[in-house]
Amino acid sequence: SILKAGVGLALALSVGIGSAAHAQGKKYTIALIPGLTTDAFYITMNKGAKAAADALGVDLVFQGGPEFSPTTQVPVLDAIIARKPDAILIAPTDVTQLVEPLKKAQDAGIPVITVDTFIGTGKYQTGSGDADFPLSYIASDNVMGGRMAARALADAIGEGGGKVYVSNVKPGISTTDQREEGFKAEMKENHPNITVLETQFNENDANRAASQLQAVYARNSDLKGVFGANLFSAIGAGNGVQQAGQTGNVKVIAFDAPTSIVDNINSGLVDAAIAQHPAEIGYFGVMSAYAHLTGQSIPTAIGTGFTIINKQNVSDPNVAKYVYSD
Ligand code: T6T
Repeated sequence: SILKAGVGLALALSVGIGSAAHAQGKKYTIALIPGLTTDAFYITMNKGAKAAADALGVDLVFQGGPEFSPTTQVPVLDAIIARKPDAILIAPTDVTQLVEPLKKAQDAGIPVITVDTFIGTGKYQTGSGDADFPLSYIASDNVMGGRMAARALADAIGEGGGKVYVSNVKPGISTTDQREEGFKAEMKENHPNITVLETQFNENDANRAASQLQAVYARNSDLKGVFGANLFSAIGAGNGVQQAGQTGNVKVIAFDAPTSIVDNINSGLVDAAIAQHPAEIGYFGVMSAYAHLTGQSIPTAIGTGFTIINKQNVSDPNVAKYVYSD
């Protein structure tokens, strides 16, 4: 029948178009630019991205700066744009400073997806503002993650409440700003007996975070806890607590889960780690870029989950699998 013939033709067409890229030997190249290269979070993200790239027959390029900073990230971005990849996945290191540099990619016809962090407001494809041009934002819900950290810290401290503070990287990073925002909102709304002291910014330097812990403790001998808002902040804050001889007395909640977190949880230095799922971010980043390149529409935002790791569950393989790869 005509109807059947029509369906047959449509099928033949779609199969033909779908395999065109392979038939012509077109291999897509997708670049993944992390916040910095030597960070277990982004190393794990790259693993997930590689799994998707291998499944799709895509070439994946992982290239980034040595520090979490626009100063080192923008030159890498410029070099990547010059190589004209088919798509760019990037964790922008600043909400405003990466807007212009990423526009250059957009102007060169290279689709941009941001992973982990966002530019502007993080609301993309809205037709408003000058930073809504990325196609999608794939990340943890960082405000919620901050709220989860606050609840875990309040639990660890218990009835009496007391003083805590946030060890953070620097203002202008979407993820860590949102974690602090969520943490403070949760404390204010639901834990009125906890006082949040001034945030200490460590520039992603664990040693600085450790000295700051000791300085805050020196000024506040009744300090009850600290929230390390990312991997380096948390490692540093934990080391500071240990160096001050306050293990177990000053509670530590860590954002992120490098391998060292397992020992720190077992020893009681860290009460809980809020592990992100960076491999999922990388996997869905590559899948989304590929979907776009092959003519599919993609969501403007994809949220990935968290796993709270503590002494009770740290040896469960279903939990331990969320510890990051080095
Ligand atoms: O916490 C992650 C990431 O989500 C954040 O944007 C920057 O710091 C990390 O990479 C951990 O070091």
